[in-house]
Amino acid sequence: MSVPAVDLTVCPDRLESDLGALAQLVETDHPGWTRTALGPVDREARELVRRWMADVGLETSVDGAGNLFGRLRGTGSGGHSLMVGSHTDSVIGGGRFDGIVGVVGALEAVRVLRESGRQLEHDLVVVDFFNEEPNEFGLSCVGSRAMVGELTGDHLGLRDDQGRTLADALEGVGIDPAGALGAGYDFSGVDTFLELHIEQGPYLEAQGSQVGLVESITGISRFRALFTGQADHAGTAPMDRRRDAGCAAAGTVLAVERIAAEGDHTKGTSGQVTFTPAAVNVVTAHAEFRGEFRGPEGEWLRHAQERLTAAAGEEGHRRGVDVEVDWLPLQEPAPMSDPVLATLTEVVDGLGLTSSRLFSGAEHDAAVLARRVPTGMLFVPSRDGRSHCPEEWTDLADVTAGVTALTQALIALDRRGKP
Ligand code: HGY
Ligand code: MN
Ligand code: MN
Repeated sequence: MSVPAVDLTVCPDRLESDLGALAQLVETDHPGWTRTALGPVDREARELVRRWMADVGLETSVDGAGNLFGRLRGTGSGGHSLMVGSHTDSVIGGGRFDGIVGVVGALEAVRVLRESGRQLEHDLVVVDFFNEEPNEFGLSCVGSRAMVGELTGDHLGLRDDQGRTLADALEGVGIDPAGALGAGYDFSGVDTFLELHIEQGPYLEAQGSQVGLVESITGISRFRALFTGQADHAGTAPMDRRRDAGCAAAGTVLAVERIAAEGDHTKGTSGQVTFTPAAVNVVTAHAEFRGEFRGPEGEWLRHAQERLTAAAGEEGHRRGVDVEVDWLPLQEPAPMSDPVLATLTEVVDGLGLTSSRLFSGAEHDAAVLARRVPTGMLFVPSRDGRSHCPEEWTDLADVTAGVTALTQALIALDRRGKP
């Protein structure tokens, strides 16, 4: 069954202008488009978004965790709302669309609703979540975790490679750590959360689909691995008497790849590798790196943790290197709401858009919100499936189709109430 589209028109030029304006606010010491949440430019970009929210008639507010909200009052008196949004921070060397499309798209949906004279019964709450991308402390979705009450003191005590804590870093960008811990959102009146996002993979393009209907979002298990060996002279220390922390780390990086390659729809990635001392003629005394596994099954992720921890221990044992693997709490896979997915499907069909259902290998704030609210996600295609790199691109026509679907979905969900 399809939902007849309400006559309203999304404006591609406004979308292009907003995407372009945010693309200007980047850290210039990296390739691509970098706007890290704890970096120097994120606050300026979010202040611009707050001004845009006010310009389209939203009541703006910022919670204790840095999440930015814009509320459009509905006609209903029941205190019910629809929440819609995404994030505007990026990875280092990232692109111009990841997260940003969902925030800019939500703002355009508000403009179009107001221009059409339509008033929703629900309040409409637009959110620009703080710090969605994994930060230098290894933690992602900081703002949305705080909203659902899952940001903890342990999280705030996480340290970066220089030993600074996340609490210190939050204070550095004007966020009081205690306020962040207390930034739980009252979801009792929130009937649905919707997020529009780029796919960041090759599936929609391969299918020739304009829109993706997300069925579930990947689980993630992240860790930090520390290796302690012994510095020695590269030219005189016999190969069979070294305690080379770098080789133990390198063997463990390959174990991440090997374990992930054996699963179905599973991924494994390592990064942020540090060898100390940074000297080619010294046997590495200390090494560390961060890694993660992803997959659709929580059980596989737990088993991958056990296997990787054992593999790291083995790589250390045979070299006389001490090993510590610190795991962040596992992020379970997040199924999307079936009733919301059904509504999204009917809306997309009513618009005559081609669509495919798919699993999201990328994580999103929607995975966190889904633990509290019936949640749905719409994707738009990524050219060549690329993302988290300067080549990240989505055609304006696809962004426009996605925002049109988002807007029509909000109207349909408003009519339907709590799924
Ligand atoms: O890592 C991710 O999948 C997301 O872009 N934070
Ligand atoms: Mn991302
Ligand atoms: Mn994202």
